[in-house]
Amino acid sequence: MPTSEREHDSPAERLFFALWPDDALRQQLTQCRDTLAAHRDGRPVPAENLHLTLAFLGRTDARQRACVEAMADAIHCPPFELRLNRSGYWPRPRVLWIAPAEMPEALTSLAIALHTAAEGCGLKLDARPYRAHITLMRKLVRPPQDADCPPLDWPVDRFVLVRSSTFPQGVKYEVVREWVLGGV
Ligand code: 2AM
Repeated sequence: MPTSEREHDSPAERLFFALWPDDALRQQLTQCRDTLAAHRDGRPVPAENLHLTLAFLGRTDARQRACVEAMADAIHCPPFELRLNRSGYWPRPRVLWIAPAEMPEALTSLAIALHTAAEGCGLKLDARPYRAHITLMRKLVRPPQDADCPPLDWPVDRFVLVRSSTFPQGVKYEVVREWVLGGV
């Protein structure tokens, strides 16, 4: 059965937890994307879609969504500073990305907590190790040259749950919930 038909049959949504840049950072990321990928063909990630995935849940039904939201409510994570200062290229998916050279402890803990929550709610997550990154460009035909962009500093004070929907024109992301990070 084609995927589109299967999707109509099921009320499940495709969801993921993410860090969501504000408009100013989004603009800096776009500049960085365009600098790194200058003179290269590929599919730039549209500015409004740029994000850092914390945990990709995939198809999630209403019961599982309520469960992960309740688990996320119980997560205590302090706000933290994220420095995006490393870029790279994964040749197989031909993806250009930017990432922190060093993972803040809070980011690692947050990603682990969300993965654990999702698994506790019966979702099966990707078994590959988590690698925090922001995809800037897909299907880049050749690796980027030596171009570099300045480090981007991101004061992270919230995380979000995002719904991903696929349309003929491309993927659309919609933030469906937000959690503000607090001390404790
Ligand atoms: P990507 O940008 O490196 O492709 C929405 O699809 C987000 O979830 C994207 O950031 C994507 O990462 C990530 N993602 C998609 N499928 C995934 C999977 N199976 N495991 C982990 N992350 C995934």
